[in-house]
Amino acid sequence: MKTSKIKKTALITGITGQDGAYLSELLLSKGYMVHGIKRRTSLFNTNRIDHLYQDPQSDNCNFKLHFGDMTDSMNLTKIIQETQPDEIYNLAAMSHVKVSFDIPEYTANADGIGTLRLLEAVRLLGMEKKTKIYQASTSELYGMVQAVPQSENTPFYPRSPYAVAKIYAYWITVNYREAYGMFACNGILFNHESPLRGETFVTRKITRAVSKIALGLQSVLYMGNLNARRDWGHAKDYVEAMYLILQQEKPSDFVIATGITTKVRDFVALAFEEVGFLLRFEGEGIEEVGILHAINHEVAFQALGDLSFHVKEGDVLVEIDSSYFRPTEVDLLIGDPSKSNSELGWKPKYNLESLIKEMVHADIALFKKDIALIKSGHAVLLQEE
Ligand code: NDP
Ligand code: GDR
Repeated sequence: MKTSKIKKTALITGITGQDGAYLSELLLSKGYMVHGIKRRTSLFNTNRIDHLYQDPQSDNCNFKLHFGDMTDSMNLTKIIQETQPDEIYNLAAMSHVKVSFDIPEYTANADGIGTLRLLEAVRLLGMEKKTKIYQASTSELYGMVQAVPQSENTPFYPRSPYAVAKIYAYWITVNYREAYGMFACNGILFNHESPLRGETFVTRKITRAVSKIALGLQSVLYMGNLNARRDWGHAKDYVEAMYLILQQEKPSDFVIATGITTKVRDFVALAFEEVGFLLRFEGEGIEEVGILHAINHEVAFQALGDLSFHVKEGDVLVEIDSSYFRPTEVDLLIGDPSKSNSELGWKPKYNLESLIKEMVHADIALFKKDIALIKSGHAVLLQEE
């Protein structure tokens, strides 16, 4: 007898973000019906997921977007009731740590209370036994170093309004699991990046700047704290873990990390190396600069083609701008992924080198297109933040 598989339905908040895009691709490839919540904006904000668009009138449509906002409980309740999801992935957040110092109240509302709104909507709709919930928790919860590597048992000490909002979301997720028996889980994800990463996060800011400097579109990269250390992985690997967390027999919380930490300054140097530029850092504190020490012409030619180089040895390519420092910093993150390795069977496929390679080459391709548009008078050169 033929058994027909019942299609699962997922609802993704934050579907227009980096992780939302990769997770949508993953769930669609597994045959899910995917619903996503996007904010109303004055210009389109769906460029990361435009390739997934399907005609909503079509009978086979398995990807639908709904207008919504984490600050509006009525709207969230209505969408959950209409879509009847088996799984909710709560990825929506004001996710920039530095910006959270400028808009702390909004961050608490969207990132902290927003999670409560989702959990409570599921409960009030009587869907607490049907709907599993994934909460996008973060290594920022660890904040001030208590112990390393950081595991599911390491105490939290948040260091930003973002992390404080996310700690509320973490504990309210645990509380709804314990109080109402909901399948609600935290993925405590360490930093993960990709060519789809927002332009103001440090890795993407670096790979964009490296590409622009190499192509003669920018002269200097202005940086904040070069000494912070992060455990960087690839978003494509990390969305696999989100999915696996909701497929377990019992709900639980998991650290997702590579277990390797790298200084921001080393990420900068590795990204420049990808285009054949070898840097030397000199000076101290905010006087420190990154100087072009040598060019590996063969690598540079491979990366950039026959475009003439706009830099020479001795040029200052990196400078410090103290406005990028944070009032309180998280100095060291290094995750212990033992639990996710053994219980989820999760292992990342990318390493730092392959991540940087993919990001730098994607940005070079992007800016080569821009150069063509600028030359033909169809675009102007915008200065980076
Ligand atoms: P992004 O910043 O790329 O995406 C955030 C998403 O949330 C966007 O779709 C954004 O919409 C949406 N959003 C923001 N505010 C609201 C709101 N009030 N209502 C509805 N939607 C909103 O983040 P990532 O994809 O990198 O991260 C996904 C989640 O994982 C976030 O919660 C983040 O805090 C968390 N996280 C991320 C890590 C990382 O390294 N990337 C590590 C650990 C946790 P719009 O496109 O309109 O701005
Ligand atoms: P983070 O990521 O704060 O870890 O939060 P980000 O890339 O913004 O910063 C990483 C580290 O780099 C230092 N830094 C700079 N950062 C930025 N953005 N711009 C700079 O010019 C710069 N110079 C140095 C920072 O001080 C910091 O130490 C990210 C977000 O995705 C969160 O949503 C997520 O929860 C965590 O990762 C895990």
